[in-house]
Amino acid sequence: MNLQQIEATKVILSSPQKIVIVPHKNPDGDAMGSTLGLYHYLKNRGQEATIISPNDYPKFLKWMPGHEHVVNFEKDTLHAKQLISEATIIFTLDFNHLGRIDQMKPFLEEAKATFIMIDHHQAPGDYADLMYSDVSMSSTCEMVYNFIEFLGHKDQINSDIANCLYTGIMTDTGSFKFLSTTSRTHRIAADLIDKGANNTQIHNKVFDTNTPSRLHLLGCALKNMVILEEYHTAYITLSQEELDGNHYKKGDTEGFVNYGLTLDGICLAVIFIENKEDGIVKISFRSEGDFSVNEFAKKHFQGGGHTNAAGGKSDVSLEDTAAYFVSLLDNYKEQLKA
Ligand SMILES: [Mn+2]
Repeated sequence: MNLQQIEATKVILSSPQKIVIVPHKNPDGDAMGSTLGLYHYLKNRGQEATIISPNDYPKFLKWMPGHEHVVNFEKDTLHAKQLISEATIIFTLDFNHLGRIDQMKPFLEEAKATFIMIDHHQAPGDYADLMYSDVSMSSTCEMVYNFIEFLGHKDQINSDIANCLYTGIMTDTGSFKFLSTTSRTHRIAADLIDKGANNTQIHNKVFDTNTPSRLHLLGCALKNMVILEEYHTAYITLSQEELDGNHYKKGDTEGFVNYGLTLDGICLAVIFIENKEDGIVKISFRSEGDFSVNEFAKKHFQGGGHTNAAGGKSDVSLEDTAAYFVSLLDNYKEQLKA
């Protein structure tokens, strides 16, 4: 954010506003952490603020301070629509294209509010009036910390804000191991601990809440893993039948894709998850090093994201999707070197 944008933001936030904060659909730890962190900050500043999530979010995030006040657009549509139409400011966090909020998109397009984007994905859209976009950032939570600092209020980060922001930094950096993790990321995390983030408890609440059915599903996923040594690639498929057979619940497959990368010599890991209801195969990509899964997902699977973590989808069957994926790899043989 440049000085001019910071000054403009300060001016807007110096008077009372009706604020709506929006994370992307299927919000993850960073999306919920950043929206809730910003929410607490704005509320403490005396602003009227509400988070509207496009849909529900996983249970392992439903302990974060303030989560009970999040409005679920899918469940509480009328109320959400009213809040959006009355909003004077709409913050969009952890995404940069209105397509990422799916069924909420038309209502945001119609809204008269001033839009402020805070996000770390590539190629931002142009819908926002004020934009804090930086692909070098580990997480949107790290950016919300910076944002509060830009506004001169770092001293107002309390334990609620600290716990929310720490959560998103931790999840989006794969517990501080991804390339985007910098010394500043660690300094911010340290400061958040000083300000009341309970790092051990956060780790437990996010990662140590497995259900037996989730572990059984993980077992199934690992058994299905195909390793293509030639291409330094490992991929997993999960069919609808396998999901149903293991009592799949939203969020259960979170993190499964990362197991491929734990193999020595593997630099591309992929998971294909069948979704019969939506008639698609949902895909997650992870890479180590220079191979850009963002480019790959954009080019071949209607998706995108970051260099080392991206998503996509396919409209053909699970088997055909996996076969198509494998057929592409020879073109990337040179780049796929661990
Ligand atoms: Mn993020």
